[in-house]
Amino acid sequence: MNEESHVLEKPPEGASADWTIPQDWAAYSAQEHATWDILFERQAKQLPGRASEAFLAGVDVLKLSKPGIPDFEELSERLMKLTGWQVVAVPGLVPDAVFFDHLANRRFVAGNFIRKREQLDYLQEPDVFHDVFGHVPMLANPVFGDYMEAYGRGGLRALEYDSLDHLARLYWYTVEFGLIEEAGDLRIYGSGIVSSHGESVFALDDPSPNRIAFDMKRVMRTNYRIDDFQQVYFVIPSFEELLRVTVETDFAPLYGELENASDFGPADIAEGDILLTRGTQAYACERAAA
Ligand code: HBI
Ligand code: FE
Repeated sequence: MNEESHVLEKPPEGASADWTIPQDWAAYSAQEHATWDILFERQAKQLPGRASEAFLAGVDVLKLSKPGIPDFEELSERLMKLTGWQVVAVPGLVPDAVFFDHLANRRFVAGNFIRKREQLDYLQEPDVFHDVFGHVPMLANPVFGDYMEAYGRGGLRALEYDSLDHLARLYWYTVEFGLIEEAGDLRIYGSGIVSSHGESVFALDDPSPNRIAFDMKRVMRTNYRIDDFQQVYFVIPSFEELLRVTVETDFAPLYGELENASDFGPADIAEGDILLTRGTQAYACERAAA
Protein backbone atom coordinates (compact mmCIF):
# COMPACT_ATOMS: atom_id res chain seq x y z
CA MET A 1 0.00 0.00 0.00
CA ASN A 2 3.08 2.12 -0.22
CA GLU A 3 2.17 3.98 -3.39
CA GLU A 4 -1.00 5.18 -1.67
CA SER A 5 -1.04 8.38 0.28
CA HIS A 6 -4.23 8.65 2.31
CA VAL A 7 -2.47 7.50 5.44
CA LEU A 8 -2.76 9.86 8.41
CA GLU A 9 0.27 11.11 10.34
CA LYS A 10 -1.03 10.57 13.86
CA PRO A 11 -3.31 7.93 15.35
CA PRO A 12 -6.91 9.15 15.06
CA GLU A 13 -9.12 9.89 18.12
CA GLY A 14 -9.70 6.75 20.13
CA ALA A 15 -6.70 4.81 18.78
CA SER A 16 -3.69 3.81 20.90
CA ALA A 17 -0.17 5.11 20.29
CA ASP A 18 0.47 1.96 18.21
CA TRP A 19 -2.62 2.80 16.11
CA THR A 20 -4.64 -0.18 17.32
CA ILE A 21 -8.32 0.16 18.16
CA PRO A 22 -10.81 -2.26 19.67
CA GLN A 23 -12.36 -4.42 16.95
CA ASP A 24 -15.76 -3.80 18.59
CA TRP A 25 -17.13 -7.07 17.24
CA ALA A 26 -20.54 -6.56 18.89
CA ALA A 27 -21.08 -3.45 16.77
CA TYR A 28 -21.22 -5.24 13.39
CA SER A 29 -24.72 -5.31 11.90
CA ALA A 30 -26.41 -8.45 10.59
CA GLN A 31 -25.99 -6.97 7.10
CA GLU A 32 -22.22 -6.62 7.63
CA HIS A 33 -21.87 -10.21 8.83
CA ALA A 34 -23.90 -11.30 5.79
CA THR A 35 -21.49 -9.40 3.49
CA TRP A 36 -18.63 -11.46 4.94
CA ASP A 37 -20.63 -14.67 4.37
CA ILE A 38 -21.25 -13.81 0.71
CA LEU A 39 -17.57 -13.07 0.13
CA PHE A 40 -16.47 -16.16 2.05
CA GLU A 41 -18.82 -18.53 0.20
CA ARG A 42 -17.72 -17.27 -3.21
CA GLN A 43 -14.05 -17.81 -2.44
CA ALA A 44 -14.49 -21.06 -0.53
CA LYS A 45 -16.04 -22.51 -3.68
CA GLN A 46 -13.40 -21.18 -6.00
CA LEU A 47 -10.15 -21.74 -4.13
CA PRO A 48 -9.71 -25.52 -3.72
CA GLY A 49 -7.24 -26.55 -6.43
CA ARG A 50 -6.26 -22.90 -6.99
CA ALA A 51 -4.95 -21.70 -3.62
CA SER A 52 -1.82 -23.09 -2.02
CA GLU A 53 -2.44 -26.06 0.28
CA ALA A 54 -0.95 -23.93 3.09
CA PHE A 55 -3.63 -21.29 2.58
CA LEU A 56 -6.46 -23.85 2.46
CA ALA A 57 -5.13 -25.54 5.61
CA GLY A 58 -5.06 -22.15 7.36
CA VAL A 59 -8.72 -21.45 6.51
CA ASP A 60 -9.56 -24.83 7.96
CA VAL A 61 -7.53 -24.81 11.15
CA LEU A 62 -8.62 -21.23 11.98
CA LYS A 63 -12.26 -22.20 11.42
CA LEU A 64 -12.90 -19.27 9.13
CA SER A 65 -15.97 -21.03 7.73
CA LYS A 66 -17.83 -20.14 10.91
CA PRO A 67 -20.51 -17.66 9.72
CA GLY A 68 -19.97 -13.94 10.20
CA ILE A 69 -16.99 -11.63 10.55
CA PRO A 70 -14.41 -13.37 12.76
CA ASP A 71 -13.83 -12.13 16.29
CA PHE A 72 -10.16 -11.11 16.42
CA GLU A 73 -9.77 -12.34 20.00
CA GLU A 74 -10.98 -15.81 19.13
CA LEU A 75 -8.84 -15.82 15.99
CA SER A 76 -5.75 -14.63 17.85
CA GLU A 77 -6.18 -17.34 20.44
CA ARG A 78 -6.09 -20.05 17.77
CA LEU A 79 -3.28 -18.39 15.86
CA MET A 80 -1.19 -17.81 18.97
CA LYS A 81 -1.23 -21.54 19.73
CA LEU A 82 -0.20 -22.42 16.19
CA THR A 83 2.48 -19.86 15.33
CA GLY A 84 2.52 -17.13 17.99
CA TRP A 85 0.79 -14.57 15.74
CA GLN A 86 -2.06 -12.25 16.76
CA VAL A 87 -4.54 -10.14 14.83
CA VAL A 88 -5.12 -6.56 16.02
CA ALA A 89 -7.57 -4.00 14.67
CA VAL A 90 -6.59 -0.69 13.04
CA PRO A 91 -8.80 1.98 11.47
CA GLY A 92 -7.18 1.78 8.00
CA LEU A 93 -3.73 2.24 6.55
CA VAL A 94 -1.09 2.90 9.18
CA PRO A 95 2.35 4.50 8.66
CA ASP A 96 5.07 2.17 7.38
CA ALA A 97 7.13 2.23 10.59
CA VAL A 98 4.07 1.30 12.66
CA PHE A 99 3.13 -1.47 10.23
CA PHE A 100 6.63 -2.99 10.29
CA ASP A 101 6.90 -2.77 14.05
CA HIS A 102 3.69 -4.79 14.43
CA LEU A 103 4.90 -7.43 11.96
CA ALA A 104 8.29 -7.70 13.63
CA ASN A 105 6.40 -8.51 16.83
CA ARG A 106 4.08 -11.02 15.17
CA ARG A 107 1.02 -8.81 15.24
CA PHE A 108 -0.92 -8.55 12.01
CA VAL A 109 -2.91 -5.33 11.68
CA ALA A 110 -6.35 -5.70 10.14
CA GLY A 111 -8.95 -3.12 9.19
CA ASN A 112 -12.08 -3.70 11.27
CA PHE A 113 -14.55 -2.31 8.74
CA ILE A 114 -16.15 -4.26 5.91
CA ARG A 115 -16.82 -3.12 2.34
CA LYS A 116 -20.27 -2.02 1.21
CA ARG A 117 -22.49 -4.25 -0.89
CA GLU A 118 -21.76 -2.26 -4.03
CA GLN A 119 -18.01 -2.84 -3.48
CA LEU A 120 -17.99 -6.64 -3.38
CA ASP A 121 -15.49 -6.88 -6.21
CA TYR A 122 -13.21 -3.94 -5.66
CA LEU A 123 -12.14 -1.45 -3.04
CA GLN A 124 -8.94 0.49 -2.49
CA GLU A 125 -8.48 0.32 1.26
CA PRO A 126 -7.87 -3.05 2.88
CA ASP A 127 -11.04 -4.08 4.77
CA VAL A 128 -11.57 -6.96 7.18
CA PHE A 129 -12.26 -9.43 4.37
CA HIS A 130 -9.03 -8.68 2.55
CA ASP A 131 -7.00 -8.53 5.75
CA VAL A 132 -8.44 -11.51 7.56
CA PHE A 133 -9.52 -13.88 4.80
CA GLY A 134 -6.65 -12.83 2.53
CA HIS A 135 -3.73 -12.64 4.95
CA VAL A 136 -4.45 -14.49 8.16
CA PRO A 137 -4.68 -18.11 6.89
CA MET A 138 -1.05 -17.93 5.75
CA LEU A 139 -0.02 -16.81 9.25
CA ALA A 140 -1.09 -20.24 10.53
CA ASN A 141 1.81 -21.65 8.49
CA PRO A 142 5.02 -21.62 10.57
CA VAL A 143 7.35 -20.90 7.64
CA PHE A 144 5.22 -18.10 6.24
CA GLY A 145 4.75 -16.70 9.75
CA ASP A 146 8.53 -16.49 10.08
CA TYR A 147 8.77 -14.81 6.68
CA MET A 148 6.29 -12.11 7.72
CA GLU A 149 8.21 -11.41 10.91
CA ALA A 150 11.49 -11.26 8.96
CA TYR A 151 9.84 -8.87 6.52
CA GLY A 152 8.79 -6.59 9.39
CA ARG A 153 12.32 -6.49 10.74
CA GLY A 154 13.65 -5.87 7.24
CA GLY A 155 11.17 -3.03 6.86
CA LEU A 156 12.41 -1.28 9.97
CA ARG A 157 15.96 -1.50 8.54
CA ALA A 158 14.88 -0.37 5.07
CA LEU A 159 13.53 2.82 6.63
CA GLU A 160 17.04 3.56 7.87
CA TYR A 161 18.45 3.02 4.36
CA ASP A 162 15.69 5.01 2.72
CA SER A 163 14.99 2.03 0.47
CA LEU A 164 11.41 1.37 1.37
CA ASP A 165 10.08 1.48 -2.19
CA HIS A 166 12.23 -1.51 -3.06
CA LEU A 167 11.18 -3.51 -0.03
CA ALA A 168 7.52 -2.63 -0.54
CA ARG A 169 7.74 -4.31 -3.96
CA LEU A 170 8.89 -7.52 -2.30
CA TYR A 171 5.76 -7.41 -0.12
CA TRP A 172 3.58 -6.63 -3.11
CA TYR A 173 4.86 -9.45 -5.32
CA THR A 174 4.92 -12.07 -2.55
CA VAL A 175 2.53 -11.43 0.34
CA GLU A 176 -0.06 -9.59 -1.77
CA PHE A 177 0.22 -11.11 -5.26
CA GLY A 178 2.47 -14.14 -5.02
CA LEU A 179 2.18 -17.45 -6.86
CA ILE A 180 3.83 -20.69 -5.79
CA GLU A 181 4.69 -23.89 -7.62
CA GLU A 182 3.14 -26.88 -5.85
CA ALA A 183 3.31 -30.45 -7.17
CA GLY A 184 4.12 -29.19 -10.65
CA ASP A 185 1.19 -26.75 -10.75
CA LEU A 186 0.84 -23.05 -10.11
CA ARG A 187 -1.19 -22.05 -7.06
CA ILE A 188 -2.03 -18.65 -5.58
CA TYR A 189 -1.09 -17.55 -2.08
CA GLY A 190 -1.01 -13.73 -2.28
CA SER A 191 -3.76 -12.12 -0.21
CA GLY A 192 -4.77 -9.70 -2.96
CA ILE A 193 -5.46 -12.66 -5.24
CA VAL A 194 -7.11 -15.12 -2.84
CA SER A 195 -9.47 -12.41 -1.58
CA SER A 196 -10.46 -11.37 -5.14
CA HIS A 197 -13.15 -13.29 -6.99
CA GLY A 198 -11.87 -12.15 -10.39
CA GLU A 199 -8.14 -12.23 -9.85
CA SER A 200 -8.12 -15.71 -8.29
CA VAL A 201 -9.05 -17.01 -11.74
CA PHE A 202 -7.16 -14.43 -13.82
CA ALA A 203 -3.82 -14.93 -12.04
CA LEU A 204 -3.70 -18.63 -12.95
CA ASP A 205 -5.76 -19.01 -16.12
CA ASP A 206 -5.65 -15.80 -18.15
CA PRO A 207 -3.17 -15.64 -21.06
CA SER A 208 -2.55 -11.91 -20.45
CA PRO A 209 -0.04 -11.66 -17.56
CA ASN A 210 3.61 -12.76 -17.49
CA ARG A 211 4.47 -15.40 -14.91
CA ILE A 212 8.14 -15.27 -13.97
CA ALA A 213 10.28 -17.28 -11.55
CA PHE A 214 10.90 -15.29 -8.37
CA ASP A 215 14.21 -13.48 -8.05
CA MET A 216 14.64 -11.07 -5.13
CA LYS A 217 16.54 -8.33 -6.92
CA ARG A 218 14.39 -8.53 -10.05
CA VAL A 219 11.25 -8.16 -7.93
CA MET A 220 12.67 -5.20 -6.05
CA ARG A 221 13.29 -3.43 -9.36
CA THR A 222 9.74 -3.91 -10.63
CA ASN A 223 7.03 -1.25 -10.39
CA TYR A 224 3.53 -2.37 -9.61
CA ARG A 225 0.02 -1.24 -10.31
CA ILE A 226 -2.51 -0.98 -7.54
CA ASP A 227 -5.63 -0.23 -9.58
CA ASP A 228 -6.21 -3.36 -11.67
CA PHE A 229 -5.24 -7.01 -12.13
CA GLN A 230 -1.46 -7.45 -12.18
CA GLN A 231 0.48 -7.66 -15.45
CA VAL A 232 3.13 -9.88 -13.90
CA TYR A 233 3.18 -12.51 -11.18
CA PHE A 234 6.35 -13.90 -9.62
CA VAL A 235 6.42 -17.59 -8.75
CA ILE A 236 8.26 -18.94 -5.70
CA PRO A 237 9.38 -22.59 -5.59
CA SER A 238 8.45 -22.96 -1.89
CA PHE A 239 7.84 -20.90 1.25
CA GLU A 240 11.05 -22.31 2.71
CA GLU A 241 13.00 -20.85 -0.19
CA LEU A 242 11.27 -17.46 0.15
CA LEU A 243 12.13 -17.36 3.84
CA ARG A 244 15.68 -18.51 3.19
CA VAL A 245 16.55 -15.81 0.63
CA THR A 246 14.92 -13.14 2.76
CA VAL A 247 16.82 -14.09 5.88
CA GLU A 248 20.11 -14.69 4.07
CA THR A 249 20.13 -11.61 1.88
CA ASP A 250 22.29 -8.81 3.18
CA PHE A 251 20.02 -5.91 2.30
CA ALA A 252 22.53 -3.09 2.84
CA PRO A 253 24.69 -3.84 -0.25
CA LEU A 254 21.59 -4.82 -2.23
CA TYR A 255 20.00 -1.44 -1.60
CA GLY A 256 23.27 0.17 -2.73
CA GLU A 257 23.10 -1.72 -6.03
CA LEU A 258 19.42 -0.96 -6.47
CA GLU A 259 20.01 2.76 -6.09
CA ASN A 260 21.85 2.76 -9.42
CA ALA A 261 19.67 0.19 -11.19
CA SER A 262 16.80 1.19 -13.46
CA ASP A 263 13.27 0.04 -12.70
CA PHE A 264 11.24 -2.38 -14.78
CA GLY A 265 7.66 -1.68 -15.75
CA PRO A 266 5.04 -4.26 -14.77
CA ALA A 267 4.94 -5.78 -18.29
CA ASP A 268 8.69 -5.75 -19.01
CA ILE A 269 10.66 -8.91 -19.57
CA ALA A 270 14.25 -8.66 -18.35
CA GLU A 271 17.43 -10.44 -19.32
CA GLY A 272 17.82 -13.50 -17.14
CA ASP A 273 14.09 -13.89 -16.46
CA ILE A 274 12.88 -17.45 -16.24
CA LEU A 275 9.53 -17.10 -17.96
CA LEU A 276 6.94 -19.67 -16.99
CA THR A 277 4.31 -17.96 -19.14
CA ARG A 278 4.94 -15.18 -21.60
CA GLY A 279 1.79 -13.10 -21.32
CA THR A 280 -0.06 -11.57 -24.26
CA GLN A 281 -0.90 -8.46 -22.15
CA ALA A 282 -4.21 -8.51 -24.03
CA TYR A 283 -6.21 -7.73 -20.89
CA ALA A 284 -4.03 -4.75 -19.96
CA CYS A 285 -4.06 -3.41 -23.54
CA GLU A 286 -7.83 -3.66 -23.74
CA ARG A 287 -8.20 -1.81 -20.45
CA ALA A 288 -5.78 0.89 -21.52
CA ALA A 289 -7.71 1.41 -24.78
CA ALA A 290 -11.10 1.60 -23.06
N1 HBI B 1 -1.33 -0.41 6.87
N2 HBI B 1 -3.33 -1.24 7.64
C1 HBI B 1 -2.27 -1.36 6.83
N3 HBI B 1 -2.15 -2.43 6.01
C2 HBI B 1 -1.08 -2.59 5.17
O1 HBI B 1 -0.99 -3.57 4.43
C3 HBI B 1 -0.07 -1.59 5.19
C4 HBI B 1 -0.24 -0.50 6.06
N4 HBI B 1 0.69 0.46 6.09
C5 HBI B 1 1.88 0.39 5.31
C6 HBI B 1 1.98 -0.76 4.41
N5 HBI B 1 1.04 -1.68 4.38
C7 HBI B 1 3.18 -0.87 3.50
O2 HBI B 1 4.29 -0.34 4.12
C8 HBI B 1 3.48 -2.27 2.98
O3 HBI B 1 2.68 -2.49 1.85
C9 HBI B 1 4.90 -2.45 2.57
FE1 FE C 1 -2.96 -6.79 1.99
